Amino acid sequence: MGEQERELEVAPEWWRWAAENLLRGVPEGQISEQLQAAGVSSTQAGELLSAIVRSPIFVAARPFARSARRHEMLARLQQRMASVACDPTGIPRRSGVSGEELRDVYVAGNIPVVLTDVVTRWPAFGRWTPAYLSERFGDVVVDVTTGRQSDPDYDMHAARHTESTPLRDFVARIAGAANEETNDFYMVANNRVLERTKLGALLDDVVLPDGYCAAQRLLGASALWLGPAGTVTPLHYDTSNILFGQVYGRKRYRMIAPFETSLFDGARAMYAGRDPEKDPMAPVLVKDVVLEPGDALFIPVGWWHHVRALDASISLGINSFPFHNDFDWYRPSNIG
Ligand SMILES: O=C(O)CCC(=O)C(=O)O
Repeated sequence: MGEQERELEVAPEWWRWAAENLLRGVPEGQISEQLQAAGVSSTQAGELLSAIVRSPIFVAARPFARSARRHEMLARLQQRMASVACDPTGIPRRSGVSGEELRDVYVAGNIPVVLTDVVTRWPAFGRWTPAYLSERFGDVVVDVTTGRQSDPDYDMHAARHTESTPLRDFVARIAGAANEETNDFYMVANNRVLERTKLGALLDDVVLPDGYCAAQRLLGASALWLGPAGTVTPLHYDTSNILFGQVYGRKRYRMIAPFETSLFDGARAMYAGRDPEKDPMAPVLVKDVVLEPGDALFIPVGWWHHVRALDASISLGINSFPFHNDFDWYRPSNIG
């Protein structure tokens, strides 16, 4: 117990409680009333509050608390305004979005959108199927994640679950699971099969509208996702914007805006500690969208997303844009 606390004979938890409420911006009079209701005399309450506000630690903490309160207020305003939309849980579907509009409206505005006429123009659309990949690249040895169901943190521990297999065998495994849903095996982005193997040639089948991509630089900035129905990528966000092309099968996306800052509570790395398929997320607003084959979803940086494959699926995630697209500082671990 500090000297002042001993002199004032007020329990340390009241000091902490009063300091916390002062930092939250609760008026001193209100705090004093509550202290008195708890049996602290009016003189003691007054002395306690003035000792706290004079303390150098409190003086140092106050501007940080004010700044945090301003940001909380702004986040609350954004939540309130988002809920005013006619369809607050939907994501607009658009066609004919130019590179300029993508950048000015959706990237700069940090707004998700489903583009319905981007993937449909790729030579990949209608061509890429699990059978096609197996026929063309069956001998290629690829890295895939397996044994995912035995580990609650399978995605965070992707490296531990990685094994090499000829693509033909992996596709046969997907075909063998045609009548079930499984999350046990999945070729995920960080297996980097496009850079590491001949599968990079698949990018010849991807042609983006002008202004969408940095000089068509796709290799090294694209990720192939291939798996059966039932794969689940847990709720997380990325530190770059992503254009997610759904080439084959359907995927269900649940998306949550970055201003839902409560998701940082309990987050590990970029994974939220919550599961929108199990937890009641309200009042957090969840956008829920099914990507059909041929849809592309623009996932703005910082948006939380949870992804379930509704069918056997092939997707291509692209994070090459004609502007800076690496926001590695935007990580929960950097808050401290
Ligand atoms: O398709 C998936 O399973 C996950 C995609 C994803 O989370 C991403 O591209 O960031």
